[in-house]
Amino acid sequence: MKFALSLGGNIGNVQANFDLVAGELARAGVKNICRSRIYVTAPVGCVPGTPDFQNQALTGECPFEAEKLFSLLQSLERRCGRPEFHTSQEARTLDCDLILWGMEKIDTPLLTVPHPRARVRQFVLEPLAEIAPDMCFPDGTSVGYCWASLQKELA
Ligand code: PH2
Ligand code: MG
Ligand code: MG
Repeated sequence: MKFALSLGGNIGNVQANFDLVAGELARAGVKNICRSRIYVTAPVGCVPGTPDFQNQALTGECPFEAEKLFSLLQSLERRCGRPEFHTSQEARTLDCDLILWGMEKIDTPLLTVPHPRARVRQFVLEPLAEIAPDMCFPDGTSVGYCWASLQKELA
């Protein structure tokens, strides 16, 4: 299945952590890994004084199911020093969010895909539109279209 991730971080060696994710996904059998450039982005919804983020989109073809990808991503967050229990406002060494899993909807206690806030977040859509403008949300709207719409809203 083709999938899209949004990677983020704002403490420590974020770039090295992004490289670790790409390397470990390849080692696990993910094919055709494609990565956007790294975007430096202002924190959204974080406490005042939170450092800027680095964000990158990554796409690939996954040979195993979404739950296994999710648990691999969680283990990589732990390995990069992110505590198991955290809030969405805290600074982090690595955050790996599964944004799209083909055009499927996943709604389990662990996993909600597409990521519920993906379409309103510039730091998710802009990097993903760079590498995968034709990937689509389950309702058929493309990433490129969503990014163009968000840009109009932000203007
Ligand atoms: N992630 C968040 C909250 N705010 N802001 C930016 N710029 N980049 C992020 O990755 C980010 C955020 C929750 O995961
Ligand atoms: Mg996140
Ligand atoms: Mg996350």
